[in-house]
Amino acid sequence: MNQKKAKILELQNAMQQTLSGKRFLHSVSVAYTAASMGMVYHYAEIDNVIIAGLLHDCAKQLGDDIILEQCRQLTLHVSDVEERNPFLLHGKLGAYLAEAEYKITDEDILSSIKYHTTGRPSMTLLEKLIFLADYIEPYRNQKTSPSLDQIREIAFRDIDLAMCLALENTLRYLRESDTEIDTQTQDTYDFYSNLLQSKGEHT
Ligand code: DGI
Ligand code: FE
Ligand code: FE
Repeated sequence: MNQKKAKILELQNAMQQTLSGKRFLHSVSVAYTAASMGMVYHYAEIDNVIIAGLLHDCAKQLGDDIILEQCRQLTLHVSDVEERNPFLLHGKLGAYLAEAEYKITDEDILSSIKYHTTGRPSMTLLEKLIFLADYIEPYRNQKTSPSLDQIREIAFRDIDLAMCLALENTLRYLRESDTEIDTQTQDTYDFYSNLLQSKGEHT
């Protein structure tokens, strides 16, 4: 077995120990959903997709209070919105842990973990694969997204349109549930919405 495959098995075992059963299955599911999308978009580094998927929620198990405390201790930047909604920090802390604890050095893997909740403008293909797989993986339910089945299908043929629709649904859900919106989530939506308009694909 090559080194990357050995690393994947090691990380899968580590996540099984660290995460709840439900979150572990979600993470495996994100890994292989992202890999399936990766094949459609001819992404060459499939091992990196699996690694990012397995690790993307590695910090979430810690819970809000510890996530916030650890970010402060590590002097990671915490915005006012993140301070009020510490769950938004699990990607940032997750990227830190991926590097420090799980010895991941690839910058693209680390940023796909860091930005998996809010996204960011102009995302790399790997970042989009993880963001969308997190949204559409088979165990994800329809609660936040009435058009999940439609986005599942679109994710495999027009990745930027799927980004736009997923973010649009998330923003609508946050507005309807009166939940604070991070400017990063809005900025990501604006970016993909503008991109589609410039390509002539209005949503
Ligand atoms: O960790 P997961 O549940 O697998 O997935 P995730 O990290 O993508 O988190 C999804 C949740 O994040 C979803 O309920 C919407 C929420 N979210 C995304 N952007 C924002 C946000 N929540 C707030 N408060 N503000 C945001 O801008
Ligand atoms: Fe997450
Ligand atoms: Fe997730």
